[in-house]
Amino acid sequence: ADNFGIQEALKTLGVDEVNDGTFSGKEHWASGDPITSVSPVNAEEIASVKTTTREDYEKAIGQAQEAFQYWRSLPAPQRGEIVRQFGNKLREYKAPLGKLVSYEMGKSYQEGLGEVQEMIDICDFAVGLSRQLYGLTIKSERPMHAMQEQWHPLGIVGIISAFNFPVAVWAWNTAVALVCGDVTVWKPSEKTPLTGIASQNILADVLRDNDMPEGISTLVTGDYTVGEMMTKDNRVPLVSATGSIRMGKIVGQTVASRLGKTILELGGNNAIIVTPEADLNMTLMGAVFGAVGTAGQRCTSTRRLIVHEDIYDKVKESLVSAYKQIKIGNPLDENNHVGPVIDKDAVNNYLKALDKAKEEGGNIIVEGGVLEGEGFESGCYVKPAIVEAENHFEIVQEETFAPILYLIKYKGNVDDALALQNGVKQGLSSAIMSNNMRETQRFLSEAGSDCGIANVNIGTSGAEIGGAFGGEKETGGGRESGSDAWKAYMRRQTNTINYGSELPLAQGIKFDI
Ligand code: UN1
Repeated sequence: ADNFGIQEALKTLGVDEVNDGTFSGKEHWASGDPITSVSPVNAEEIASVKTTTREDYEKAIGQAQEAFQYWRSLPAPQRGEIVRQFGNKLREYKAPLGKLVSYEMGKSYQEGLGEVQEMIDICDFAVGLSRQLYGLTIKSERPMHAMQEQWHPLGIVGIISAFNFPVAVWAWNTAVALVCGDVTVWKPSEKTPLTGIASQNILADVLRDNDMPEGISTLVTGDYTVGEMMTKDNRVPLVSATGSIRMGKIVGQTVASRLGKTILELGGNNAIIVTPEADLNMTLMGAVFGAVGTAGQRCTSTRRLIVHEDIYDKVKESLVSAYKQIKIGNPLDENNHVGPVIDKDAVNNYLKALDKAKEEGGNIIVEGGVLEGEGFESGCYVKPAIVEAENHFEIVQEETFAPILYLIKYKGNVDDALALQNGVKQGLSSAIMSNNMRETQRFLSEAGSDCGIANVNIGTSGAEIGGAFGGEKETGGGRESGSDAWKAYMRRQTNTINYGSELPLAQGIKFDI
């Protein structure tokens, strides 16, 4: 009856009551009409959260601007020390926060824990980074001159995150931005405000324990209109947004019109190429987890499986029998693989996509449908489906945030498969299953995958935080998380220093007075 300990988890995180928004702490600026968070697991109202008004927003930004004056001049390793403590606090709260992610968003508890683990990992990465914000020294063309490049903090980083990774994506941005000397203002998805509040509270506690000024990490809540306040605001030099291509185009254009910076992490249409030389067991594991994990609601979810004709029937058969083993149900119950999709709108989009696929000539080989009856009362549980389809179908060209896998046959060689894989507007994640080095290297070459992520003998989802995360084309082009993604959170400054007693001009220009 206690639903796998969720009540206790909510209490531990301080988000356990439906009310008028007493969660409006000082670093959560919100006095507007409350939104209620409803769990897709059982349609229960978990709690209400007040939203950010224009006035609240002004206060939040004012405080963030002030906090930035302090934070930017704190030595970077000291900022790293605070992020280290944040990572430790997340270790303490891993179980309840993972549970809340699962309950508010619907992914399996294991995946909820995995998401919190990503937060912990990025904190560790950022702590190291805090001593590695390296610039360059450059040889000058002039005698007695030195050149260098340094990286300075930008200011306020606006973060707009999606429901599907309600906390990890914020942490990728925040942990890195904080060690870079920026302050952050976060608008989580209005579908998952409680994970937002819980995460913000954990970080705010750490900042308070270290006697930091308020406003280093701020939460604002509400719908796109609150996001718009940030995208139109010159005081927010960088907006990092995750979500649909439709949303990303609006955010990108709005921020660009004021010549601000963006990091956009938008839709994917990720494919796995399965060549005749693939390990079929690995293929099966990678494809099934990629397609049904998080109920198909990852940006990196596997949408398309591009299989060579020689092994097509075999792959199809084993997929169909693997899908029979998938258990759908309460994601807090660790026996289940797949939980609900986020809401009824998502269910409708899933149903419409299946209809459209059929209309366009697709052949459904694993039937979809909405589950009913005991345990499925929320109406958000759908069956993972597989459709034999062609790459040019309109519906295959689109990203549907649901567990639908399109099975596509290719003839010829790996270049033929690549043409299909690259033949979509999105460019986030891609994979090849093959033990043939010529095929895999071709896939990784400049003539290969056009995506930001290209994997060999691994599925399309589940990227580690150490790499830069993001994609090309309509995926938006931004990079978050590891590698040198931190550079997007800083401004570059080139310095030329003359330590001689002459003033020679560059390019040998003569100018005598
Ligand atoms: C997303 O879906 O927005 O690679 C992020 C993955 C996760 C992150 C996905 N590490 O699937």
